[in-house]
Amino acid sequence: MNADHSNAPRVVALAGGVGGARLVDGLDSVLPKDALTIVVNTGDDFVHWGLHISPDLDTVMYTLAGLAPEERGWGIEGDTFHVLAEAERRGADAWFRLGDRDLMTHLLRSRALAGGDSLTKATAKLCGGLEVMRPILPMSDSPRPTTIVTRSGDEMAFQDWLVRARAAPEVQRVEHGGPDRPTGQVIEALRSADLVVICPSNPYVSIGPILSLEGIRPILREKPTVAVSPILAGRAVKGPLSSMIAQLEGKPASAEQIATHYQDLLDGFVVHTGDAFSATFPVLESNILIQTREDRVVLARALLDFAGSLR
Ligand code: FO1
Repeated sequence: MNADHSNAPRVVALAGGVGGARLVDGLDSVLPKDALTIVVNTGDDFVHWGLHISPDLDTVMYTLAGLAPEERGWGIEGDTFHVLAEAERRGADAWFRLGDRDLMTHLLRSRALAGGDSLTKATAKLCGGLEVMRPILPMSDSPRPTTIVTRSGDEMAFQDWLVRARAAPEVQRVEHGGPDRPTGQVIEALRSADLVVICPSNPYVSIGPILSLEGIRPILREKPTVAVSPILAGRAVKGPLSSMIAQLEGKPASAEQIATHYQDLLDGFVVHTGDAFSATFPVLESNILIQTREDRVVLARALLDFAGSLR
């Protein structure tokens, strides 16, 4: 797909997992070389089987490599699970479904980190190995683990809550551990961006960790920033978001609630057709259900045209 935005803006997309990766896929299809950088949440990262797992970095990378399953979104399409079956046989943790091809990503990343590479460097090497040309930047090179504090006061590691407990325990609050230091590359990318896109990822546990880092919000306030709603007609397109909104905000899930959460960062907001509301910034109605490649390209184009109209 050639770029049809000759005077394309330099875009920095903030993304988490599957929802964010889908819009990134659309932006990748329509933006010329050097016009798209992706900053990815690492709050979901954890150590499993002794390996450093970065689910959101992998989901974005696999999506841009054309390896991600179109519906499920994470892991590698058609992957096998022989090692996982062996883990089950031996009573080793099998709750987090790592495929055999996916495993190589975790082995290579863990080896690079053990060899002294930063997560940014390790990610660049993995992208090179999969011929992914777009810069995929971890939000930080330091651990910034997301902790879910449940209503009963338990503190749960994110994947334990999301995958092992199937996001059942009610959320009292979301905490971000570790230093709040973004990488220099992330700050540099944001500073030289013409447009920042907040992808349709969970604002609390996918975009929130990025915004929690030192200096990020002040830059977004001075840059044209457009978000795409992860909520459609009061329901999350993917994952536990609608119940999180009810638990964390005590309000029903809505696109408007998402915009309120982002407060003064937004210069524009893209919602699903029918979900528009009056706001202090322009709201564009579009189809935000973007399972197919074509839908992603259409949304990416609509978003870029919308952002162009804001300048
Ligand atoms: N999500 C699940 O619900 N179950 C899994 O077993 C699972 C395994 C998995 C393996 C690799 C990977 O990159 C992602 C994986 N995910 C799984 C998705 C992941 O937990 C979420 O996509 C992100 O953490 C939230 O965006």
